[in-house]
Amino acid sequence: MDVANRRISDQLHLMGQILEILDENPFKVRAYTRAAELIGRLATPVADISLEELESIEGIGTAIAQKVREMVEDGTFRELEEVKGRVPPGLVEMLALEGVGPKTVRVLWKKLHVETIEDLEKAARGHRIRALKGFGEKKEQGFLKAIANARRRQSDMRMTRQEADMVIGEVRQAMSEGTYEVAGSYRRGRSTIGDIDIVTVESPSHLNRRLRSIADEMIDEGERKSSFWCRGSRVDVRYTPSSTYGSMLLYLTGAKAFNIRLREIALGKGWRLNEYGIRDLARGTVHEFSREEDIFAFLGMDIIPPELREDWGEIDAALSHRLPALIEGSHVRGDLHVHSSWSDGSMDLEALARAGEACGYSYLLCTDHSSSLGVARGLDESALKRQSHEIEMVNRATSCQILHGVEVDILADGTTGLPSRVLKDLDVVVGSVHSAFTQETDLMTRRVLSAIGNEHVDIIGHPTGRLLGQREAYAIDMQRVIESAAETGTALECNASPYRMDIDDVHIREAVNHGGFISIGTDAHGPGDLAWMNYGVRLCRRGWAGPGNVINTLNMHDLLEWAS
Ligand code: DGT
Ligand code: CA
Ligand code: CA
Ligand code: ZN
Repeated sequence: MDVANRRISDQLHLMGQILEILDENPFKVRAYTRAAELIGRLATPVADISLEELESIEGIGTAIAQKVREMVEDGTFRELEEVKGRVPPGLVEMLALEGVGPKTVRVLWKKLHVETIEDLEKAARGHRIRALKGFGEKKEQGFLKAIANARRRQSDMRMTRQEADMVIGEVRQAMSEGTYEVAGSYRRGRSTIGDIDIVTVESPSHLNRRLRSIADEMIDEGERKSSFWCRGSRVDVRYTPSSTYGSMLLYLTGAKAFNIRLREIALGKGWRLNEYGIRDLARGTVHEFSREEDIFAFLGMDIIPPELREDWGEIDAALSHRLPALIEGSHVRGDLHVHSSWSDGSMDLEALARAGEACGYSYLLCTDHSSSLGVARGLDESALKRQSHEIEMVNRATSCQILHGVEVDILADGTTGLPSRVLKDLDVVVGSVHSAFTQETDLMTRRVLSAIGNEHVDIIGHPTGRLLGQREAYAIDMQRVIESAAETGTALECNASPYRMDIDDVHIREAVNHGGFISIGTDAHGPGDLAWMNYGVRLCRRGWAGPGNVINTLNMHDLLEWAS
């Protein structure tokens, strides 16, 4: 679509919407909306069409044709500016929210005096919207979600993997099975995602039409690529014939630094590599690749898993056939950080065991909070005793065994929130920092080192304490933590909650290099959260971790042995 036409179409559309907010003549509203659609579909730039030709298009009358000319020359038209002046400017901004049209805006404006997005947010939070006729609680929630999406779109905040999965779930509805792959940072398993990149062999004209139906807004629509907003996130789609699908997938998976290094390697052999294939510069022949694997073979290297493609040494390793064997989801025998309804989780112990069974696990480590900080309904010594009895009962009836652990607070002075007397009877103990986050680096580091040195603490939970998009990691010297944990054989957690992803790839890599152990825990508080294991596994792969580095691959007997 022509960009200038698009802008003109948008302005005509806006004119119709503002007239509707003002409750003007519905025929006039329809005339603008119709004209907007027609101009939006024109292949020829409007600037190249004469006034007479414009007027002759069915659905564009003399009046609107004049306004189109005005827009071509001035970028706007007088009547639009005039009606804009008759409504608070915030109303036009509200129209950009998903699920908010002129009728809604009018009602909110007239009945609740909502004039800005902030007003709308306040009204929704104050439950004032559900009182309106035809507006339920669901609509109220919808507004809040649309506002959050719009803000995310404006800021350059990266998505959590869970948010990315939601966007992809939506896009999937427009795509046909087996015709596409999600590439980019998502495919590389990164802890956060900037935008979603998709490679597809579908026909652009067909798919673009379907994408329009799921998009909040199209950014760009073409034969080679399209971009759009979906649930507040940007999605880029690249079209390719199946004969060059492998090259396009490789290119779009990146990372950029990896692509550049790989291109240099190819160039060293006299080949130019790009997203369409490999050209032999001496002979002038071009090789096309429908499969990514064949490109690696052509270059004489092993297939590099997407998670490793960062130019962190994987290219040399693949050339010399020394790539590490990475951990896989199927190696994982259990989750090592799960909360039950004994503290702030939603599952009782039986539900926990069943959820573990459904994942095919042989064990789940139940790690409810200790009571030391008086938060999140923590457990004290006697509660833990009672919990232990109940675990024994539940374990009789299920194939997935619940291991009795705790997530004990590492207090500001480095001692644990429960005494050794209590910790020594538990199967596996996770120690985490949940307070005094502002300690300076050395104090915080020594605090965590004391926990690592504590013979009863087996795992350090979410070691940097970051909450993605909300709280930075606390000041801590991770190098010292990693070295000390490797020396004592204490595992560092790879917390797979999409809100944490802590520790991240670089620290996992460092821990693996030091021969340290990693423990993956989802920090699940509900049954659906156990699925986050996959995020943790991918993060561990990014850190070059093999099954031997990750204690979740141990069978129950060996795990208990390891912890004792
Ligand atoms: P993100 O979206 O920030 O989480 O990270 P990516 O890696 O998905 O980056 P994105 O979406 O900007 O680009 C997708 C892929 O396209 C990227 O991984 C590699 C490739 N790419 C993008 N820009 C360039 C470039 O300038 N040169 C090369 N060689 N490749 C690029
Ligand atoms: Ca991306
Ligand atoms: Ca992109
Ligand atoms: Zn915690």
